[in-house]
Amino acid sequence: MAQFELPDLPYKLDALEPYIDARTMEVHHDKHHGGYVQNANKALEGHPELKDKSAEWLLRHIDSVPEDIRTAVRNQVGGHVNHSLWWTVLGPHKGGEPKGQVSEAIDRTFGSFEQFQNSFRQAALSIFGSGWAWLVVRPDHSLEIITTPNQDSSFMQGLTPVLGLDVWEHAYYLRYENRRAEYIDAWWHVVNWDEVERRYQAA
Ligand code: MN3
Repeated sequence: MAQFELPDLPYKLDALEPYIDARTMEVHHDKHHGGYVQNANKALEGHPELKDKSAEWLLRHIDSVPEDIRTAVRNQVGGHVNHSLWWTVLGPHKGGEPKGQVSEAIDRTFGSFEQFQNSFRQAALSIFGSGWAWLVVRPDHSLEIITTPNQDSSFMQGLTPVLGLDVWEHAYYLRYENRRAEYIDAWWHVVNWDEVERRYQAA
């Protein structure tokens, strides 16, 4: 059995319409995420000693991954982990405001949900080229907004992601073309705060 597998989408391809279109979801999930999974498996093939390691473990211990596959793990396993989170923090009939403990932590850290949204939006807009904006949990359980380039995972910095926004053009270009800000504003309508809360409590 392959070490990593492409997870099924937890909803239909058109479930996030009109905010994220079905064709983008299809190409993004099947081709892009599928490609990361395939390439991750290929990279790990020659390293049976890492066979029982999870994707998260490999990223958290990226410095101890053999040099010949370190870049592939960073990019491909990173892409797999990032997208595995991505599908779950989205959902149909979601959006609105966060709830529970993560909501309290957001208010405490950023002042209000609105201030958090503004900071997160700015972070996502500031990314040059491809990358991600993240809401992460530090080891002391405080929250922070960070960005990473390419498919770098926050796990490589010891930070646990609870919400991520994919700003690679493949995530939005079919519908939004170059209008990243419009995509970001639409994206809030499909954020699954129940999953963000679950991840926050598990972090
Ligand atoms: Mn993507």
